[in-house]
Amino acid sequence: MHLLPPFTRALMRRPAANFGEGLTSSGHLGAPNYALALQQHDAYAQALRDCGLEVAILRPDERFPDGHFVEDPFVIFRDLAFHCRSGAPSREQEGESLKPHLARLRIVEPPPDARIDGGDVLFCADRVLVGISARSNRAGFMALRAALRSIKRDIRVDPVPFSGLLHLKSGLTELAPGILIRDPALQTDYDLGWAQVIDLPPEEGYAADVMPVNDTLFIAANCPRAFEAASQHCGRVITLDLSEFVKMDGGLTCLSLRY
Ligand code: CIR
Repeated sequence: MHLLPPFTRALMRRPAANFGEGLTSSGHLGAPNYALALQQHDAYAQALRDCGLEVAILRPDERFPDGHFVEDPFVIFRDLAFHCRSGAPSREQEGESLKPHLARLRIVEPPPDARIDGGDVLFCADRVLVGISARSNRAGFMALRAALRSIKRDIRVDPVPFSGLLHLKSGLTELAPGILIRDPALQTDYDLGWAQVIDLPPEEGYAADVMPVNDTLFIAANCPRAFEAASQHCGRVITLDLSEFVKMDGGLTCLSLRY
């Protein structure tokens, strides 16, 4: 059985018109196109609805140009919503704006020195991996582990120091129980010997951020090797083109909180 129960809801935020002012290390890809980003965001929301999820979409909030990357400010596990505090100062307050919309969950606040982005937290079938990165520190890892253990005492939560990419899930996710898919740009000494690892060719690295939604797997469009692997291991595969979010370092999982 998977650690995460089936999802019934998703929370998203529509990108603000100034979303091109968000943080990015991908300036070489050019400025994002707002109209196209909205179309891609709509298609993503619709695909989640097609999987039976109730999707709430919050209004754009120009105070936070990265605010539509709603995966980063919270980690949700069963009825618990762990409020992350990003290691990126411009994103620290995003969680406050989401809190009222997660009121049905039990919100847990981290200690002041804890820093974590939800993009660094990967729930696998039998364990949770927490990337230690420029955004997420050991205090954040320990606070999250304690919160998860308050719900499931024996849950396995491993720290994964890595480099090469923004978030752990930018380069490593679970395609199917025990099968990981990886961008070779991700470097880590963490022992992945417990899993089968599928390495993508560098030009498809972006597709390493796959998103399982119940019996469906969402993957990035135009990545044939990733599509082949997904089709081999998953019953239903949906591809999404997120070209405008790639320009802002956004992965596929980051545009929604699923719970
Ligand atoms: C940032 O640098 O924080 C945003 N521009 C991108 C965040 C993407 N988050 C994610 O993939 N989980």
